[in-house]
Amino acid sequence: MNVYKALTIAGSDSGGGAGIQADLKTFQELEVFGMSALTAVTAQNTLGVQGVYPLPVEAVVQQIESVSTDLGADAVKTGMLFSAEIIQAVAEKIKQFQLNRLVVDPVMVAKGGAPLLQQEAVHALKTYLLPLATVVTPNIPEAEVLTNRTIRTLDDRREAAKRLYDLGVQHVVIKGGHDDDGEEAVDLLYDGHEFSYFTSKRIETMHTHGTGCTFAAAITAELAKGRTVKEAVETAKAFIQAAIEDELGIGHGHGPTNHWAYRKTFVR
Ligand code: PXL
Repeated sequence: MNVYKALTIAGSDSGGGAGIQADLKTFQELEVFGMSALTAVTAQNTLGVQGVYPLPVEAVVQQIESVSTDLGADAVKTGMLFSAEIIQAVAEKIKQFQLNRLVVDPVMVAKGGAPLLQQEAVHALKTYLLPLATVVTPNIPEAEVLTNRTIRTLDDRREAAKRLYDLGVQHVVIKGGHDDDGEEAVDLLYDGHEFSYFTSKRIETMHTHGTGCTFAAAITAELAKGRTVKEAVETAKAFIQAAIEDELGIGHGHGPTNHWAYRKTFVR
């Protein structure tokens, strides 16, 4: 049996909707064996973030070493990295173990505004991690921080994608979920040559906690199987659309998406 493996380097969301929980559930649904290196523990539910506890850098490094020296990974995803020290150490290990097919989700703040990345770590992210990335998946506010530009129009977004590409990323996906005029959510992919657009119907819901993690995890899983970036983004878009549409409705605030919804679309 050919087993595809993916490693997520990210924070824990006790509420189960985002972070490594979202990543591992998504890997599993897409039939990829999931492994994790925790960077931080958050105490969190659908109402907000009650606590953030970063792990020592050595603990993060050791987890990556343990996985890489035995199991190996066909693709790697990074999520919440929290500090410049963790980012630098993670980048070192990715180089040392020649971990390919790296998806960087530049997580910065939780839905309620709690910081998941220290401000001074943005520079480290751009300098050390983005040049190693196969794909980076910012939403519009994250793309604005990374490029230091305001993004209003689709032209602004294309320009931001070019600037991110110039930092050394191979493929840039700027997600359209935060651009809330129009009936459609349009994600843009730039590969240094051309732009592709992935469009879906916008859904009115407050249950979108962990959408970014889930989308990037689905891309990672598909890359682990050897799919092209374009194919991976297409599957990830269908995966997250199903997960938002088929609402679980749990918790009293911004609820998680439904990680098993995509699988159900294939039930005969
Ligand atoms: O969705 C971004 C994100 C990533 N990682 C962790 C999170 C969140 C959002 O809340 O909690 C651990």
